[in-house]
Amino acid sequence: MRPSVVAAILLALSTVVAGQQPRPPARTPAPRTPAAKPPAKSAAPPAREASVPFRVGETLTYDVSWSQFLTAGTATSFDSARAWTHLQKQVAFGPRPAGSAALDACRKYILAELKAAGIEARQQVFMAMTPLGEMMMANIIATIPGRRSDRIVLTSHYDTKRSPDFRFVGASDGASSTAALLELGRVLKQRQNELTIELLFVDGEEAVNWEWRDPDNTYGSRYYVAAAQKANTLGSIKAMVLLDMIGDKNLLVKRDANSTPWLVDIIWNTAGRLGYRSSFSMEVGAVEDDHVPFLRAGIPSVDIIDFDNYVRYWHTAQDDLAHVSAKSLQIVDCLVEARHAHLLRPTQCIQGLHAQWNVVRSRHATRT
Ligand code: 1BN
Ligand code: ZN
Repeated sequence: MRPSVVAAILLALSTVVAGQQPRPPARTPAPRTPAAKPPAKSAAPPAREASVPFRVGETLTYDVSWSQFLTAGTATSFDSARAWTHLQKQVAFGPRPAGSAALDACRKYILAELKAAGIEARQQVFMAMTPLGEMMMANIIATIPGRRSDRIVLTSHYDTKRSPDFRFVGASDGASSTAALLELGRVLKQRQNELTIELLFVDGEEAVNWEWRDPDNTYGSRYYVAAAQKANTLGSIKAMVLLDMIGDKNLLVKRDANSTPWLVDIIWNTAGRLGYRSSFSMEVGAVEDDHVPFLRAGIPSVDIIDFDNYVRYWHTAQDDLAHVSAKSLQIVDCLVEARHAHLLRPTQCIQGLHAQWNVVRSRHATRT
């Protein structure tokens, strides 16, 4: 099992928000894998601190460990076998387009699994105007409270593409990211997180018509953002990470040109450092997906999507169990966990963050 850095990450994120020193872990830190440095002796920040000026492309090196922030050596880790079970169960419901009985069953499954993990969840039911008329849809919003109410939203769509001509079960496109998110939730719930984590399972990502043509897509994410805007709660979302189509046996995720550049940079840098470069390509693609409504609302967002290798199975009957793997889910989990640490904004979070940084800031970098 792989020790997680989630607690460390969220602890450090508090520095971003409040500019204060991170607190030391409650218990003895676990060793970091696989490229861990030994834990520093104390949680004292390095000498070079918050007032350090940064420039675009500047590289900073912090020669200390971040493992000191880990909660405990026994922390629950992501279990790809559990995630795989979630994936299989969803596929077993059959095609799950918005408004279908199968999606309703899938929704109940997600809610039951969240409950079993001790995670509070609510349904956000809404009526969507689609090319087929008004359709009832429901997002699932699960909350893992942190020390702070500021939150990171981790998102997956759980509906599958409506397909009149063949049986589409969305093993990767729908089930894989939802499975990973459920398992991530179980792991994160076991930890004391600094920031609140929101697991957002959105309905109606897929177009009701065969073609992806606005506004016939991303119904759930658009509704979520509009509702948050109305409730004036958007400001507490510090970042949104979207997972989509992450089950491919030969996972290959390109950098998405629509995503927030600094967020993409730090995730891809993390992937490289962790040895996942073969799955996280430095090539660039551009995808429209559930991150777009968040981006439009000014929230730093990134889409981690394999729209490259898997595109041959995309929206085909071959998006099935034969073409996905548990291993791919595990790889993305490690990356997602690592990326939390890197969400720290360098100018604000330098205190107490002990890692090697390659800071590439862009005009999109800062959201205050
Ligand atoms: C992702 C999975 N998408 C649909 N199912 C969004 C998308 C639409 C990605 C068009 C690429 C092209
Ligand atoms: Zn799709």
